[in-house]
Amino acid sequence: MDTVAPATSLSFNELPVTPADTPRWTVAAIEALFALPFNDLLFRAQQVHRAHFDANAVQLSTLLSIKTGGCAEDCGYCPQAVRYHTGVENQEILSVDEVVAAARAAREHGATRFCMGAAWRGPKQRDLDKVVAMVKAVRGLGMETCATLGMLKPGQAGQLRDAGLDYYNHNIDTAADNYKNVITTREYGDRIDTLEKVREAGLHVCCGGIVGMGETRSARATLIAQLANMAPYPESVPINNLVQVPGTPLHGTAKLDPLEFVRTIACARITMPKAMVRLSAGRQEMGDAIQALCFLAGANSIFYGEKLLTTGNPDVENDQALFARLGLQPMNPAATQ
Ligand code: SAM
Ligand code: DTB
Ligand code: SF4
Repeated sequence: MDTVAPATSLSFNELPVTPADTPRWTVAAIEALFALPFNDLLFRAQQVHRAHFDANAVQLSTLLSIKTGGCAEDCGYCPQAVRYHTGVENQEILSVDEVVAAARAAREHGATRFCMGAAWRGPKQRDLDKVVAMVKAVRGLGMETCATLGMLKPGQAGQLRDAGLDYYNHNIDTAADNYKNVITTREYGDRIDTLEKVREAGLHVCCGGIVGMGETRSARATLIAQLANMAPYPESVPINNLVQVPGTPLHGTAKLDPLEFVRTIACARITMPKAMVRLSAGRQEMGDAIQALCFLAGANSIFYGEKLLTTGNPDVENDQALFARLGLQPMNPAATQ
């Protein structure tokens, strides 16, 4: 791994870039980015952003929970874990027709990608067969497809690829050494195993994490380093701000300073210059001004539609009004390939 000098001593043109255009980042270098004056950090992030993307285009994905609640895992943030009493109503897997109707509506509102999420530790083969049919049907509408189904067994990523899946979302969620504070029913290494299967199958990787879980800034820098040092780094990097749901262990955690969330976005953009950085969960609680700063910091994709999986997200009308106020345009899918 290259050793990167503290960012304060580097100009933008001196940022380390490997031949594969994959910078290798130390935690110390990312901590130095976090420590920059806010304006310097955002300026640098915006420079990186403009070197690779149209700064005024934002990709729109709509999420649908295709199987809700009743999950056996103990992720401390998640309202769908059966062991926490959060009021989320369990729902068995949806039919292909229900999924197609939701995808069609999302397409009509302007979403170009449809992401299907399931509250599973991982899919059983009979579940995967149903998801395969959903992916084929959504692809048939001309939309990009994404699925997030938990851990995959050998062969399952290939079945999804053959069905026409474009992206698989599987977050590392938090830094490896913070993992056991948040989830005990699986290990960080299990996530990496699935990510390797996804990559080997030739699917695009969507992998990010959650902040605002009471972690230190150093843990946030470590999360970003672990994403940025994947070789190659993920094509899509969702940065979620914890949505605190009553009944989950992380409900009541001290809220993250919103400007620290913006800094996290900027660090993701600088360290993963060509990735789509997704401003994910937490937008509803954030307000327009912080979202505007996130776009300035290099976020260029969002979840679009009034619901995430089980919690709220800004209404389509609100997002359309925000885009108009900021002069943002929905991104053409061809620009993300
Ligand atoms: N069960 C599968 C899994 O865990 O991989 C897929 C669905 S799971 C709900 C997808 C992602 O949602 C998690 O990895 C986590 O990053 C995010 N998530 C879940 N609950 C959240 C919350 N309350 N706030 C922010 N992000 C959350
Ligand atoms: C991701 O990183 N965030 C999305 C998506 N990938 C699947 C999920 C956010 C879930 C927020 C809590 C909920 O709505 O249940
Ligand atoms: Fe289950 Fe995924 Fe929620 Fe964890 S994040 S409890 S695996 S649905």
